[in-house]
Amino acid sequence: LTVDKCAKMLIQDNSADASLDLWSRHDVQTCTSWNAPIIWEGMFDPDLYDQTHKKKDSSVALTVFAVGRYLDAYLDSFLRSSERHFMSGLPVSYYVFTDTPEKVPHLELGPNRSLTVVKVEKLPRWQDISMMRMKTISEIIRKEIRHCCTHVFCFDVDQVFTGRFGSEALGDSVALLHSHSYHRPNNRFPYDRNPKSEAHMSAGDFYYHAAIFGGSWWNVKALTDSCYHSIMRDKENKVEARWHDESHLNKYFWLHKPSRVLSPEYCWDSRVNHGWDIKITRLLWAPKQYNTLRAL
Ligand code: 2GW
Ligand code: MN
Repeated sequence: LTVDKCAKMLIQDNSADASLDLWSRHDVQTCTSWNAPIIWEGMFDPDLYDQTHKKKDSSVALTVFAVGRYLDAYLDSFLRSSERHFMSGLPVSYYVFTDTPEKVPHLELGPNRSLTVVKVEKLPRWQDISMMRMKTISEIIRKEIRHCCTHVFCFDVDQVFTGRFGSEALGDSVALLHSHSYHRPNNRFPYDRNPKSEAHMSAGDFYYHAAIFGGSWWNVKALTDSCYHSIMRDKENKVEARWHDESHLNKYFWLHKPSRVLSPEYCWDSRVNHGWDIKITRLLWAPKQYNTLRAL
């Protein structure tokens, strides 16, 4: 029933959504209880989405942080693979944040694609490197992105595109299902459970992965402002949420439901062996060398 309702609601958001076939996948959930589509392979016509977004003049900013050793370890393969697979055919503006701008690789970019390097401080704690992205993203949206792009996607750098990551992923407010949690029962999601934290949750819809979130620049600005303020309130109260910015992101999407949800195809961990519903991997987690990268 909710799938029927979902199909009716969809026509309002984006005309290509009217063609989303929510019945084409019986093995997975294709629609949330608040009628947002969950995007899986086989549900959509890629060309129709591309045409629709070209007509609407959609343009996408991608933000990514490569601070300290993460630059050498991940940035080159992230950007090279993104040139092959991310939003092909649409204008894309990359924003790379790093403490070592001189080390950003020089890549030949496709037409209508540009890259801006922004210098940031290397904060001493990795938890802060991760959390303070919220503030930096909000600032770059206010200063630049809102003048050039309709949409923003924010990415972790420790991943590689391996398949189409296209305009079907664009929406007003976009969240990603975590590849480790999407088969778990709700009460086993790793939400922050400390009532002293702003990120505290006792119930939720899904567990979302902070490695990718996006939406219209307006909505991503609201999201990053809100998460940043919650993070700062936690600091005042001397608490830190269980999974840092990811916990605050989950709280935000619980209170402000995303209009579109990406299946774990959009950020898959190949070490997970229960992915019988994964027909394509669009982005893969890069192998982590925790002992060398986190030994700071
Ligand atoms: C992070 C952890 C330990 C040591 C270093 C860093 C680090 C992160 C760094 O030295 N330099 C840097 O640029 N970063 C950026 O922060 C980079 O873009 C990276 O992808 C991002 C998040 O850190 P990451 O990828 O090591 O964390 P994950 O993969 O465990 O991420 C999840 O949980 C995080 C919070 O703990 C974030 O919410 C992240 O978005 C989640 O995917
Ligand atoms: Mn990561």
